[in-house]
Amino acid sequence: MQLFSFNSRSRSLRPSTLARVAAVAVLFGIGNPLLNAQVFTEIGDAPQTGGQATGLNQPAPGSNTTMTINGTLLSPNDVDLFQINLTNPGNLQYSTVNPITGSAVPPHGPGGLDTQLFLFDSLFRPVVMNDDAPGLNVLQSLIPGHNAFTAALAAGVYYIAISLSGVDPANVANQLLFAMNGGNTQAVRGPASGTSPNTLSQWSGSANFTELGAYQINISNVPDSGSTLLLIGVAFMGLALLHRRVTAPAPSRG
Ligand SMILES: [Ca+2]
Ligand SMILES: [Ca+2]
Ligand SMILES: [Ca+2]
Repeated sequence: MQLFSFNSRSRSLRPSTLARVAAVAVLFGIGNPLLNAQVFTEIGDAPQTGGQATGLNQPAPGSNTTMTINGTLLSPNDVDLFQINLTNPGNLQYSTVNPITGSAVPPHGPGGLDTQLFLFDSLFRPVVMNDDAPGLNVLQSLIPGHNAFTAALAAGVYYIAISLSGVDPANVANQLLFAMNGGNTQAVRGPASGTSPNTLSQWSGSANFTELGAYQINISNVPDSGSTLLLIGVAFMGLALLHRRVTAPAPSRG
C-alpha cells in the first residue's frame, strides 16, 4: 500500500490521495467497518445452551473493525448462543440495531425483530443484557461499551446470546438469571440477586407474538473518552504534518 509518492521534479514528499483519505477517515471514524469485519454466519441452528464456536476475536482497539454475526430465529422460541474471544471486554458494544434485524418485512413483525441480547462469561454466568436499545425507541437491542457490568471483565471466552423478547435465560431451578429492573425494557440489566446456581441451564417463557427471520449482531470496539481524544489528537497531528509537507516549498538544489 503506497501512502506517499516521491515527486522527482519537486523532490518533495507528497502524501498520496490514499493517505489523505485514511487520515480523514481516522479523524472522523468513517472507515467502512464491513471492509475489515470478521463475519460469522450461523451454521444450521446455533444451540441455546452450549454455544456455537465462532472463531471471532475482538478487533484491535481503534481498528474500526467489527465482529458480525448473521443468523436466523427459526421460531419465536429459538435462541442462538455464540462463543466470542475477547481481549478487552469492557470496550465492546453489542447491537442488533441494524437494517437486517430492524426490517419489518415478514416473517419479521412490525418494527422488525423484537430481540434481546445477553452476555455470559465462560462459565455461562450472566454478565449483562438489554431488550430494547436505551433511548432509541426501537425493538432491537444494544449493550453499550463501558457499562458498569463489563468494565472490570478479564480477557477470555464469552458467549453472546440472542432471543426474542419474553424468552429469558434461567438456571436449572428455572430462576431467571438477570434482574428485571422493574420491567423497564430499555434498561441495561445485570445479574439477578439470589439465584442459585448462577448459571445458564435453560430458557424460560416464550415470545407472545409471532415473528421470526434474519438478524445481525454487530460487536464493535468503543474507545473510552480518553482514547477517543488521543485518537483525534493523533489524527489532527497527522493532518497538520501532511499539510506542512504539501505546502512546504521544494528544497533548492543549491
Ligand atoms: Ca437460529
Ligand atoms: Ca437456536
Ligand atoms: Ca427488544
